[in-house]
Amino acid sequence: MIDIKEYGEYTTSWCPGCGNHDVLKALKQTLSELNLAPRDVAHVSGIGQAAKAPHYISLNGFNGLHGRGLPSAQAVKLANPALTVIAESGDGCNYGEGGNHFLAAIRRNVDLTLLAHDNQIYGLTKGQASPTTMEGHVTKSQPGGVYNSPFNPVAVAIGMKCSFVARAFSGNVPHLVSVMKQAIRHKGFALVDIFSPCISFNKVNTFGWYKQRCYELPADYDPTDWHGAMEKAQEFGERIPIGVLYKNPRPTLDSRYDFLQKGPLCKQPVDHGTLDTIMDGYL
Ligand SMILES: Cc1ncc(C[n+]2csc(CCOP(=O)(O)OP(=O)(O)O)c2C)c(N)n1
Ligand code: SF4
Repeated sequence: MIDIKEYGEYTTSWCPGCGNHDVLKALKQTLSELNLAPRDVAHVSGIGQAAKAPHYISLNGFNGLHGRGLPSAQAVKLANPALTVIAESGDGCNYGEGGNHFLAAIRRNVDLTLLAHDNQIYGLTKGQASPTTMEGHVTKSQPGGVYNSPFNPVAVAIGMKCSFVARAFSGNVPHLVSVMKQAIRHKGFALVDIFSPCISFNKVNTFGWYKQRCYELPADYDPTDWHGAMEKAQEFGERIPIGVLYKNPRPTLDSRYDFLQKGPLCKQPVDHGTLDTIMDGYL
């Protein structure tokens, strides 16, 4: 087991009490228990409060544009499959600005884990509604309340037969660690939607709100039953299930590309002649 200190300790710019602190703590514990050395992990994000996570941990880090963490994460994994790749960003980044990339990532099934901090609000830009904000929620930019129906990331992912779909809560770190471990060990695209309260701009979905509602899926729950998983994914109100909702072992993208069977792209020689011809085509 790797000492947790190896992942560093940094001062963050997150508000004290923000759910993101517990997600970071859980990630360090998960990596340590999985015995993953910092040099073997790539940590990729977009833009936002949650997306600052790579700044606060010693791993190979990369910040993409807002909503573009997933394309970068997939490229990293395809170029160097030896790396464990973790994409981490907020609900706005993944389901709003990056919505199409989220759908494409599910379809492609590159072997990586997405940790989506779901605080049901845009935290960094001070509290506008995000795709997961509940209908009727009043914000400064939606003074009449949100009219749109909220996006349900886990139902969409299960509907698309995503390889691995889970939900977790930052207020239950031992459970979050167990879910993160399963997601990272899973071969294929793994979504972990994590309720991570924004204490400054979401006064509706507070820590107490999630704590009162979230319950762990029972031990006899069958995550391979698609219909059962779809039913569980709809449960969002007085009670919200957390845990691994759905698992569907599908071939990963890298296993289907012939040229990747010759070894990692980052180790394959560059044919400069062909590269020049391609580049000339753009000039
Ligand atoms: C294309 C684009 N649109 C909008 C922005 C402005 N912007 C930066 S962060 C952000 C919201 C982030 O919210 P979320 O992804 O939910 O993360 P949180 O801050 O809540 O963790 C927005 C709208 C941007 N940088 N780029
Ligand atoms: S504004 Fe919200 S999301 Fe951002 S650090 Fe503070 S509590 Fe967390």
